[in-house]
Amino acid sequence: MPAIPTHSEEAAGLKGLHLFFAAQSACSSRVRLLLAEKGIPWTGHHLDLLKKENVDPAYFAINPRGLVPTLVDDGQVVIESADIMFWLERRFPEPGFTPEGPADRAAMEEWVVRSATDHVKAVKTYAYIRRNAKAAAKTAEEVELYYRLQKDPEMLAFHARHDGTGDPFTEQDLQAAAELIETLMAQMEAAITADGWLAGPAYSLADMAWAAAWRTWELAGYPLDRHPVLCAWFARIADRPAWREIARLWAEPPRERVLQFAGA
Ligand SMILES: N[C@@H](CCC(=O)N[C@@H](CS)C(=O)NCC(=O)O)C(=O)O
Repeated sequence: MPAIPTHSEEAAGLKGLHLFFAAQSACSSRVRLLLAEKGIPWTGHHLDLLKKENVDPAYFAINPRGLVPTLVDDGQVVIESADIMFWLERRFPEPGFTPEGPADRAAMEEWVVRSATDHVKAVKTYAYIRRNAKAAAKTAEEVELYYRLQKDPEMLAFHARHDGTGDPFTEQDLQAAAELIETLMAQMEAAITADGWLAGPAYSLADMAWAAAWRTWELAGYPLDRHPVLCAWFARIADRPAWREIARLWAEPPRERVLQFAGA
């Protein structure tokens, strides 16, 4: 997916690699994990989603859906976590996290794309119902600003479910999200190779893409211990130095807005 045109002078003027992210966002974390694994130096622009720092005209000028993450690479804007991962893998091929063979490569691409496209249905819905609903509630002013800025139908429909402007989430929504999570987990278990990775014999973008979703489910209280194969898979990722940095910021979101991340 190519970079999107931007009307943001702020973004167009940025030099080097910049990531607009939230420390506790699964989509941001999969990109941060890849940056950490590649040892690429980058500048982070932290947005506190609970404080609605993303609901801001300046940020919507950079990302038209107001979502994190957004990558800005020498003034080129890339949105959607899957597209950002593919962009970084092409731009900085070493070390590479793309499987060798065409079948494993195709599987990897499908897992990465699904991590971003199933996100709203499986990760976000479950987390909002179980954990975020109160914390993420908007004031009347924030709701008004959000509906002025947001044009994306999927986001409008999603946020109306928890901000009081639409029908609230129901037990059936929670059930549907849990069923999708179970289906995904069954597919992940079936895909995991003897070497313990999702798309072939080596750790790849596919594993990074789903590790962050796993952490979100864990924090939202999803019963994960019914899936020992996946628990072991995640434990291997959590043991990597790159993940420790993700976990550190997730536990203690930064107070500063702009942060420098050194390469390895
Ligand atoms: N498909 C998008 C989803 C991005 C997304 O939903 N990000 C969440 C955090 S994980 C967010 O920005 N939430 C704020 C909101 O919905 O306003 C991607 O993969 O980048």
